[in-house]
Amino acid sequence: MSSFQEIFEAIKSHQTIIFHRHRHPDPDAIGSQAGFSRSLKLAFPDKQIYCVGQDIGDLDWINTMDEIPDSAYKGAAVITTDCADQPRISDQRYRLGDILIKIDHHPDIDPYADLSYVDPAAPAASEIVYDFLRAENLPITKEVALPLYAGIVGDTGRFMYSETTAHTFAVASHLASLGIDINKIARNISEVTFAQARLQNLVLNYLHLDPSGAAYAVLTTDILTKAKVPVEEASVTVSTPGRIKDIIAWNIFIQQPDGTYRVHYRSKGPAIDKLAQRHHGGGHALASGANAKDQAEIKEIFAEVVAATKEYSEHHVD
Ligand SMILES: [Mn+2]
Repeated sequence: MSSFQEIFEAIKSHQTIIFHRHRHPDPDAIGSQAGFSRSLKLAFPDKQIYCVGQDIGDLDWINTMDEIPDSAYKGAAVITTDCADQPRISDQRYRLGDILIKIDHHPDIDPYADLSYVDPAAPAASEIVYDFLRAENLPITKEVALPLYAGIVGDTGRFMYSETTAHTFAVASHLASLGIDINKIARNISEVTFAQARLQNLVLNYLHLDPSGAAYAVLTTDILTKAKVPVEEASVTVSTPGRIKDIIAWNIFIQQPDGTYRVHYRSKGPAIDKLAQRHHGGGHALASGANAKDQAEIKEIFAEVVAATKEYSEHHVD
């Protein structure tokens, strides 16, 4: 792993810096990219600094993307934030630069970069970016604070998930002191459309609970069409089963226009990232994603989650 200092040397020695993040962005993807780039713009007004990526959806209150030609990559340092593996990087031109740098908090299953700083214990890439900016004495203004705070609130589930530490609160406290509207940010992150709220309730009708504490729901194209929720917004249902006391680990399968399924894995205990890797996916120990081609693979995936949940329950009595 590279040090912050090595990465900062690479940043300083390049005139153009281009930030990439993952597809289907969440607040941490956009926030880590935006917070880092805004701070560098303040520190280095003469450098060309861009944020790229497609399909920002309704996250444009955090940042907007730059459209740049391929020629902009000539001699550039390219930095990916929050991107564990290459297929997930949005805008596949990330290889066109002079050097590739990875800043991430997912397990390092695909060490694709020339320089990388990866800390799977960090709750958000945005927290790592904050630590980087502090360590290298880079500016942290209100404009830098907003995206980083949004990223941390998003990835910690509003400071609920297990990777949240006292340090996370210290970071959040500093960011909150810079004049950002923390209520509005929390609202922006947790608000859903009426149709999405209906779907969050509806998903409970399709939830199958195994005696082990594992659960799953399949949201077919038919269900989504009836609920009037676009497929790319259906992931709003993913955290819903977590509120239920008896559920320890769960899958949400969302059917895609091509008939295959995007698979979400969530867990309160048993690690599920290795299970996701068996199905062309990956992620964090307690939150991962994968793909299933058909009903047979759905069955297989859920059987694996049931086995992991049973195994976990046998060793953890609380
Ligand atoms: Mn993240």
